[in-house]
Amino acid sequence: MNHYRTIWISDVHLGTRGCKAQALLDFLRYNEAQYIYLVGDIFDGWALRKTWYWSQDFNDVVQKLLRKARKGAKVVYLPGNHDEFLHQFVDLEFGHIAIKKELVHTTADGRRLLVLHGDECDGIVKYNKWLALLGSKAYDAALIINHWFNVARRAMGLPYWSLSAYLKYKVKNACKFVSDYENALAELARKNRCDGVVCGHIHRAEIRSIQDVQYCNDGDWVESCTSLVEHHDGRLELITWADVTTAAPAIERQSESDAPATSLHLEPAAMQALPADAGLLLK
Ligand SMILES: [Mn+2]
Repeated sequence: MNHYRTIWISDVHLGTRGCKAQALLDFLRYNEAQYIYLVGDIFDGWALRKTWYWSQDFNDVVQKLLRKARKGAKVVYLPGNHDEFLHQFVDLEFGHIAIKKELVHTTADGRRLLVLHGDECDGIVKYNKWLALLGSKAYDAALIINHWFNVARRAMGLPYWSLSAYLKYKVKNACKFVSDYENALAELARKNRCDGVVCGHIHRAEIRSIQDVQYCNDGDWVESCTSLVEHHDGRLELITWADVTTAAPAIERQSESDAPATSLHLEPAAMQALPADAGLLLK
C-alpha cells in the first residue's frame, strides 16, 4: 500500500466503454491519501444520456471512493464538463464527499495550487458542445459529405479536396491548442495568486513549469491511466498505473485489452472534420 498526502484523479468517464474502471479500482486498492481530489469528468453524463452503459466495475469505483471518504480521507469532487449536472450541487456534500467548483490546495511545503477541471479555459467546448454530442456519427457524416463535396467540385472542374490532409493539418493545430490551454491555466493560477495549477480535461498528463507557475495535469483513466500524487514532503509526481503494475508483477493485473480503446474521447477527428474551428476539444 502506498500512502500519499494527496491524490488527484480526473477524466475517468464512468459510463463509457473506454473507461478503464478496473485499472482505476486496482489503483485505488493500492494507494491511499489524506486528500483525494476528483478533478472532473468522473462520470460521463453526455455518454450516459446517449446510451445508458453502466457496469459493475463502475459501481465498485464509486463504492471505493465513498468508502475512502467514510474512512477519513478528505474527498472533494470538482465537476467538469461531462459531469456538469453536478454543478447544481456545488458547495453541498454527499456521503462525506464535498462538491466544489474549484479550490486552492496547500502542499506540505506551503505552495498554493489551484485545483479545477479546466474546461473553462477551453472556449470551444463551451460554445460547441452540440458538436461533441454528435460523436462518431459526425465523422461518418463528414466522410459522406466529403464524398459528395468532391463530386460537386469535380462537376465544377475543381481539384479533389482531401479530408485526410485537412485532418492532418488540424492535428498540428491541436498541438497549438494544448499549449494555449496550458498557458491559459497557468495564467488563471497567477490571477489567483497561486504557485501552480492542477487540472485535467485534455487527457494529457504533465508536470511542467510555465514561467513562474507549475502546471500539472493529472491525465485520464480512458487512455493513459494516470494520476497526480503529492508525497508527504510536498513533492508532486505523476503515476502511470500501467507502468507501476508492469514493474511489480506481484500485484494482480487486469487485462487492459478487454476494454475497447474506442470511446467518445477518441473521436476528436470527427470534430476536426467539421468546419467549425474545433481542435482536440472533445475532452
Ligand atoms: Mn473534460
